[in-house]
Amino acid sequence: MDPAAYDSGVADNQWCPGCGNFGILRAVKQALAELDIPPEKLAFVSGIGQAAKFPHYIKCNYFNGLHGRSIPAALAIQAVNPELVVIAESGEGCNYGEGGNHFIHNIRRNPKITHLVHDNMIYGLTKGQASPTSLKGMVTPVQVGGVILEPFNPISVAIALDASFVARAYAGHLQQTVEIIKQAIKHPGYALVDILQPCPSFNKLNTFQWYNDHVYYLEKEHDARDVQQAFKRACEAGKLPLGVFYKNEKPAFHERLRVYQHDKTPLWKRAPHDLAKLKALIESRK
Ligand SMILES: Cc1ncc(C[n+]2csc(CCOP(=O)(O)OP(=O)(O)O)c2C)c(N)n1
Ligand code: SF4
Repeated sequence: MDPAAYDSGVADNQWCPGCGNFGILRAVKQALAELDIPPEKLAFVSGIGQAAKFPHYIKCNYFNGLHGRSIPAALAIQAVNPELVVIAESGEGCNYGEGGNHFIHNIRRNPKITHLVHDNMIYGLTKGQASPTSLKGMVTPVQVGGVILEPFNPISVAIALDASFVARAYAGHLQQTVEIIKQAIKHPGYALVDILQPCPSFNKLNTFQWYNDHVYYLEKEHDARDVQQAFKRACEAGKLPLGVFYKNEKPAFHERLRVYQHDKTPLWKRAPHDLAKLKALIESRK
């Protein structure tokens, strides 16, 4: 398909000029086009933030919910309609901060959801406070003496929880990001892609130049099936490795649900047999 097939027609884009979000939008459209996924088969779910505006700029079905709550909505959509390609997309504040609990427990469920996290190491929408991944020492209008906390490492946390696909990409590298996103979408279970994304308006530390100097790709020989190697690479100090750190295959959430054991028909397509019973129950409680 042509990437232009995913243009939403929304002319009023709210992102700042030069924002890394544009590179991610381009990469996602190209990945979807190369995988030939029609817009009507797509369900994007996001929370609140600059990155969470993503579904407004792409032709798809979408649900734009509460801050930190994209994952539970994505899980429900995927469970009632496993035929859709479900993509949860928001910033790292939304996913690892406010939505941190969902991030952790969703990994235990392993739904077939692609989770694209725009990681700009700052709260962009609210104008530049420290986020869970902000580096120590970063000065912000709130952290005036510099960030004193250790940054959250989503890659090592996801691997430690045995997530079934864990990757890191960089918004400044289009083609490599397209390839990683394609692998994530094709993965049969939960797939996390933490995408490093410069925020030129509020993050003056982690600029395109900073990332260009601080990223490199995992070697071709890296064995993504080896959990100990993957964890070791995720914990590396200094430069940030990019690529697929870890993957394994285990049943997805919907495959383990009893309602799909003997009948693969998506729940939403099934006749609502119990509506009369439900109505009677409601009436009986009045
Ligand atoms: C429960 C709740 N807490 C805080 C906020 C305020 N808030 C809105 S967006 C945001 C930060 C967004 O940062 P991030 O998720 O990293 O996305 P970005 O804007 O950087 O893309 C915050 C704190 C909110 N809307 N809801
Ligand atoms: S505030 Fe930062 S993340 Fe948000 S659109 Fe502007 S440059 Fe991008």
